[in-house]
This record gives sequence, structure tokens and C-alpha cells, in this order.
Amino acid sequence: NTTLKRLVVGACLGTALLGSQSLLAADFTLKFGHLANEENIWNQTALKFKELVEANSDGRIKVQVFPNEQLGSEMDVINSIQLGTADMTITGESLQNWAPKAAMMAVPYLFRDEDHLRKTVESDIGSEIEAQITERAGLVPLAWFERGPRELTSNRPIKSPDDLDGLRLRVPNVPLFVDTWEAMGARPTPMAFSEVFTSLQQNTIEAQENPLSLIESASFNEVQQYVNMTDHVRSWIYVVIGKDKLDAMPEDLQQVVRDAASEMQSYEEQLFSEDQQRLEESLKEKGMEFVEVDQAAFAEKARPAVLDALDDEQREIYDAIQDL
Ligand code: CS2
Repeated sequence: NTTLKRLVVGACLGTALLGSQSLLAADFTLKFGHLANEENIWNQTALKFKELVEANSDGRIKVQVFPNEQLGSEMDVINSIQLGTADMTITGESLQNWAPKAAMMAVPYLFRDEDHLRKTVESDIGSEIEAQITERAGLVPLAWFERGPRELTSNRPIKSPDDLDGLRLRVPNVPLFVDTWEAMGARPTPMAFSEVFTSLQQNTIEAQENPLSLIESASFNEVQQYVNMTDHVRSWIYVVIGKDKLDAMPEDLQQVVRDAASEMQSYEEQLFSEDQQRLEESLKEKGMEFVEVDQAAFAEKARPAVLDALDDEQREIYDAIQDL
């Protein structure tokens, strides 16, 4: 009958209008690139941020998420954000290349456990690191994620620093990591994350180190036999946005971004703890062998190397973190 027809037509028009709404040019577009793959919790978290920001800004902000280094390596995306051709990424200790204090996010064997790490991030020390990242790199940390400990993967078991014996190891672009692994007896090479798999396959390098989450994300199980449980770095990482981009938004949209970021952070915490339960099993099922190592020997060998590598300002922070 007529009423029913009117209802159906109205519903169709309504849907069409809503649909077209999302096609209306947004006032702001945020290009969010990161190095993990689609399945990784970092990508699921970035998509949650996208959903929240687009909904809560009524489409005035559009977020485009690019996993797998589609916008370039971590360092490239940081440079692109500074140039204004990208807007957001997930980064941490690599920011040491602009802000020396950022190295303190991932100092080998510094954080005793998760509580010690959380206390540090949420203390004045965390704020000091964030302030220098903004001042020196032009990036505003919007949220932080705890990371699983970094583990050393290889094709021969490494149980103590003596086993390193010149191990050709990839590290991210983190001078502190280069210094520490060199002093422990490895031969570290800084390299973008997306180049690691092929370099391992071609034996240009024979090892790398990362949390289990990224070992799985990059399918390192296909080119690495052992996960040596060094737990050599507990760290956190930031979701950052370009300061100029954020400042260019009206206050209400800046608030939408900040509110979405804190909701994203709680969402990631849930995903992170679930992820940590399953990762070891998942990698064992993929054929990786987990090796218990003499962590005390690694920590003992790393400590003088770390202290040697820190400048006075970083050493001050190191001592303050130890006392937390
Ligand atoms: C990743 C990065 O490239 C890698 O190994 O684990 O997240 C790395 O930790 C970066 O240095 C973080 O800034």
C-alpha cells in the first residue's frame, strides 16, 4: 500500500544520503602509515582509531590506514610527516635520531617489568620524553602501547653473549641498539623493517631482534629457526601525529582526535594482553624453537655498553628510571 511504499522509498533515500555523506570531501584527511601487517594488533588498533574519528567528527576527518610500510619505512614516514605528505605513524626509540631522550623508551635490561615500564611512561620522565619528541621531531604522541620484550631470532642457538661471536644482526635505526649489540659481540646493521625478511633469506644478515608480535607479523618463522629468549628490551611505543597537522584543526576536531586516541589505547591494551597469551604457541606451531638463555649474562654484558653509549642527559634519565 502507499504508506509502505513511502516508507521503503524514504529508507532508500536515507541510506543513499548517508552513503553519499561519507563521500563528501572531509575537512581533514589523516594518512596513517605503520610497519606491521594487516593482522597485527597495531593495524586492528589503527582501524579502531579510524572508525572512532570518522564517526565522532561526522565525517569531517577521514583516516586512511596503510599497513606493511606502504607509505615507506618508519624513518621515511617520520620524514613524510615532517614534510606534510603523511600524518601519523607508530614509532618509538628510532626517534632518538631527532630526540635523544626517545632512546630511553627501549634501553636494554632497564625496565624490571610491566609495572616499572608503565610507571615510567606515566611519570614526568614520560612527559619529558614526549615533550622532546614534539620539540625536536615535530610529532605529538597521542597514545602509547606497551610492547612484548624483544627476543633475538637466529639460525643457530644463542644461549649467552659468548655465542654471539660476530653474529650478523639487523637492528632498527637506533644508535643505542648498534652500540649495545656491538659491545656484546655481535655485528649489528641498521635496516628498515621491510628489508629484514629478504636480507635473512639471502643471508646478508643471519639474525634480527623484535617482540614476538612483529616476528609473527613479518613471518620470520620462514627464515629463522630459533627464538632466543633474551628479553633484552622491554619498551613502549607511541602513536604520533604531525604537530602542524593537529594544530591546523579546530579545537573541537583536535578533541575528537585526542578522545579517539585514548579510546584506541584502552582497546589496544586488551588486544595486547590477549596477543601475548597466544604468540609463543603460534610461533612454535610454525616451527620456531624457543631457546632459554642466560639473561643475567646478557644483562651484565649490556650494562657497561649502555652506560658508555648514553650522554649525560640520557644518563640522568637512566638513573631516575632505575630509582622508580
Ligand atoms: C620495530 C620498530 O623495526 C623494528 O624492529 O620493532 O618498532 C622499532 O622498535 C623502532 O625502532 C621503533 O621506533
